[in-house]
Amino acid sequence: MVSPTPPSAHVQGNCVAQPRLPRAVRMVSLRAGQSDSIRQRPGETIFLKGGEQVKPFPPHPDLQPLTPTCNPPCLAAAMPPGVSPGPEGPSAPAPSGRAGRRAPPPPRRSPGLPEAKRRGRARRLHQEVAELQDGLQHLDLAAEKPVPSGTGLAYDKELTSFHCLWDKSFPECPARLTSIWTKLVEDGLVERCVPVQARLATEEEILLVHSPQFLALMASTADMEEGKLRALSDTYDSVYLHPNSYHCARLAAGTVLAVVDKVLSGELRNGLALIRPPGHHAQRERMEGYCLFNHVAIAARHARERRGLQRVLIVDWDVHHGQGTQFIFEDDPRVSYNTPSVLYFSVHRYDNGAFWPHLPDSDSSAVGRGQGCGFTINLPWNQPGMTDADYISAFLQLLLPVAFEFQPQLVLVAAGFDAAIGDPKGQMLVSPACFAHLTHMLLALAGGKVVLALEGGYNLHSLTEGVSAALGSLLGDPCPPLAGPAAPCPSALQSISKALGIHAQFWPSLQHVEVSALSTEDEGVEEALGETGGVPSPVELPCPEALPSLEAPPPRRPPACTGLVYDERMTQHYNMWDSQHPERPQRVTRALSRLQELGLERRCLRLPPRLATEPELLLCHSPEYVARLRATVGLRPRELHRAGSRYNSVYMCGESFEAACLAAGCVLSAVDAVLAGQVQNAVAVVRPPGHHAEPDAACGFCLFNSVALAARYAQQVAGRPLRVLILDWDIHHGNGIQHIFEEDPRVATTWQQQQSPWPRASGHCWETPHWPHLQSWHYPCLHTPSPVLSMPSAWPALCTVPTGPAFVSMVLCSRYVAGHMVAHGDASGHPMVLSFADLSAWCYDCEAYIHHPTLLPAKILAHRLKFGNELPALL
Ligand code: X5A
Ligand code: ZN
Repeated sequence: MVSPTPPSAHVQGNCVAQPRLPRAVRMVSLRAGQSDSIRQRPGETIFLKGGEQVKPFPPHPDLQPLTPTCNPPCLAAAMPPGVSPGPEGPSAPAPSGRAGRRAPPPPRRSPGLPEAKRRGRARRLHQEVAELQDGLQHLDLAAEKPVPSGTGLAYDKELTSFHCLWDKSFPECPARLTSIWTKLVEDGLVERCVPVQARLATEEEILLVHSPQFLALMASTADMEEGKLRALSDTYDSVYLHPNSYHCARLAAGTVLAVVDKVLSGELRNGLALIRPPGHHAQRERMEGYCLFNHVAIAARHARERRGLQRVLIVDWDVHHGQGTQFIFEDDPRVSYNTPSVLYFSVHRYDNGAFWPHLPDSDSSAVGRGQGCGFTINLPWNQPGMTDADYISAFLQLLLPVAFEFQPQLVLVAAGFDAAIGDPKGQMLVSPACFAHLTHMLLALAGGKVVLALEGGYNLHSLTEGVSAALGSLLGDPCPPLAGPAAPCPSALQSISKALGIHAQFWPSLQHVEVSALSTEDEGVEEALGETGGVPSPVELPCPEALPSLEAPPPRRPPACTGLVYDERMTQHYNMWDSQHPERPQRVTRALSRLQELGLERRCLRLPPRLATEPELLLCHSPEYVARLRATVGLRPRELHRAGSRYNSVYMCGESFEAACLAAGCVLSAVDAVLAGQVQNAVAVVRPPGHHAEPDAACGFCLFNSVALAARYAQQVAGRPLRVLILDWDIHHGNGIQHIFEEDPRVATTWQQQQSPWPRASGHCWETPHWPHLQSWHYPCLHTPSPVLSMPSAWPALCTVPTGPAFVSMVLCSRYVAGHMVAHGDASGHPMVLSFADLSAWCYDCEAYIHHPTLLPAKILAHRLKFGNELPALL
C-alpha cells in the first residue's frame, strides 16, 4: 500500500512543508475595561467574546503583514437547518466526505414543551453564533510589538549635595552614590545603559502619598539653620536634615518616576534609579530611618492613578523592614475586580523585634488589613548571618509563587544593599552575585518591567558590588555563579515556613498537600520515605566550593550569546510505512523556519553540526547496542521493519543511524561551545529525540540518548567534577535518562510530567509533539470520540503524485481531496476554516490542519449546533 519515497521529496510533501505556522487564535471573555490585561503573545491573534477589541499592537517588523481584513471562518456554512444562517444563507453545501453525507435529521414528531425548549436553545445558540462571528470580525492579525529594550540608568550629582551636618560619620552619606557611580563606570556598565534625566517630583506627585501638612513642613526645612534642622530631626526616629535634604528627596522621588514612566511607555525595558535619601521608611506624615519621602510608594501610586496600572508589585530586599511602605498600602482601597493594586513584599532582619524599627508590624503576622488582607507579605529573619541560600529560598518558595499568581504589570524594587556581606547594620552574608540572581528572578515578571530604586547599603564595597551585579542582570548579563551547593539554614526555613503557613490562606499557589495526608497505600511515597526512615536527609553534593570572597569577584563575562545547531540531514530519518507518524522530519524543519521567521535564528551563533563518535556513544550505550544500530545502515525495508519492531514504538530507515549520531553529535557540539565559553547557552534543534533511549535499547522514537550523552560528555570535557542538571519537560517520562543516571550523583534529573499511560503501556495513541516555543499543534491526536471522527476510512487517504523524476508523497485526508474546505477558503478569503463535518480546522497560511486549545470555544459551539450536546472528551 505504501511505497518508500526519497526523503528529500518526502519533506516537501504538500501537507506541512510550508514554513509559515498558524497564528494561534485566542478567544477571551472580558469584563469592560479589562482589555489591557490581555497580552498578545508573538504571532497570536486575540478576539474578544463581548465585541470589545484588544488594542492592536503595531506590527512586528520581523513578521510579514497579514490579510488586513479577515472574515469569519465558515461557521455560517456550518449552521444546521434549525438555525437561521443569517442574510446570505449557507455559503456552501454541507462539507464533503462521508461525514457530510449524513442523513438529514428525522422529521419532527409532536410539537410541545420539548419543541419549545429546542427552539429556545436554537435561539440562544444563534445568538452565540452571532457573537462568535462578531468576535471573528475583529480578529486582530497584527503581530506583537517589539519587546522593549534598553536599561535606564538615572543619576544626578546633585543627589550628593546633602549630608549630616553634626555627625561626619553618619552612614547615609554622599560617598554612597559617588562610589557606586565610579564602580559602574569601571565595570563598563554605565556606557551600556540609557541615561535617564533626573527630575524633581511635583508637589502633586508627592501628595499621592504624603499629606499637604507634611509636605509643607519638609519644604520649610530648606531655609532652616543647622540648629533648627537638628531640633526638628530629633523629634523623629533616625533622621537628619540638611538644607538640601528637601530638594534632594524631591529629586529622588522624581527620578524614580522618570525611570518608571520610560519603562511603562515601552521606551526602556527596565531601569535603575541611583538615589538618596532612601525612602521606604517614610510614612504619610512622618520622615523616619534616613527617609523623607517614600519614592517607591509614590511611584506605585503614580503607576496606578496616572498610568492606569491595576497591579504593582513592590519587592523590598533592604535589610530593614519598609514599614513606611507597608503602612501606606496595608489598607489601600481596592481598585478593581476586588483586587488591591499594590502587593508589598519585604524580607528583613527582625530578631524577634529586637532589630530596628522594633515593630510587631514587621512580623509575618502583619498581612494587610480589610481589602488589603494578603497583600502585605513580611518575611522577618530572626538571626543575623543569612546567606544567599536563605534569600534565594525566600524568593523561590514565597515571593515568586505569589508574584506569578498576582501577575504584576510593574515591579518596583526597594533595593537596599545592607543585607550584603560586610554591611555594618545588616550583619547578613549575602554575596554581591546574589543580587544579580534576585534581580534576574524578578525579570520574569511584568514582561520584564522592573525598576530598582536604591534604598540602604552602608558598606561601600559590598554596596557597589551589589549594585553592579543587579545592574548586570537588568542589562541581560548571565548571573555570576553563586558559591557552591548550599541550603537555607534552619532559622530561615522556620521564618519561611511560618510566612507560608500564614499566606497559604490568601494565595493558592502556596498551598501544599502534606505528605502525611497522602495515602499510605501509595507505594511510591512509602518507598521514598522508607529510604530515610521518614527523616529528611539532605542530599550530599559533591565538590563544594569555597565561600565567595569579596576580594576576588568573578570576572565579568561578555554579554550573552546564544548558539544554535541544526543539520538538515537529520530529516533523512523517517517512517517509510507511515508518513503521518508524529515524529516526522517536518518537526525540525518547521522549528527552524519558525526561528528564522521570528528573526531569532540570525541572532544566534551557528554552531557546527557533527556526528557523535563511537567512544562518545559508549558513554551511555552498550557496545552491542551501538553495533546493532550501526548494522541497520543499508538494510532493506523488510529488515528495517523487523529491526524497529524489536523495540517499543521505534521505526528505522536506512539513514536512521546517521541521523541519530547527528542528533547526539549536535547536542555535544552545543556542549562544546558552552563549556568553551564561546556562547553563553545554546539550542540544538535535533531529531530523532533521545530521552526514552535506554543503554541497550531504542525506545519511544528515540535511538541514542542525546541529553544523557551530553551530560556525560560535559563531565568528561570539563576535566573536573561538574554538576549537571537535566530538566526534562517533555510530556513523557524520560525513562532512559533516569535509568542511565539513577545511580550517578553528579547528574540531577528532574521531570515535570503528566500522568500519562506511556511509556508504561504501548499502543498507538500518540500525543501531539510538544514544542514549548511553538504555539501550535499540528495533526492532533484524533481519538476524540465523536460520531464523525470514529469513521475509520475518512482519514487518512494516500496518493502519490509523479513530479518529474522524483515522487512526492502526499498524505491527504478525504476532505482535502474533495476540496470543500479549500474551495470555501478560496471563495471567501477566510484565513481559517472550521469543518462542520468533524470540527477540524484548516489554515491556509500553513496549508495544514491545525489545532490549538483556543479553538475549543468555536469547536464546542459547532458541536453543540450539530449534535445538540456537549463535545465529549476535550482534545
Ligand atoms: C534605608 C535604611 C536604615 C535606618 C536605620 C535606623 N534605613 N537605625 O537602610
Ligand atoms: Zn536599610
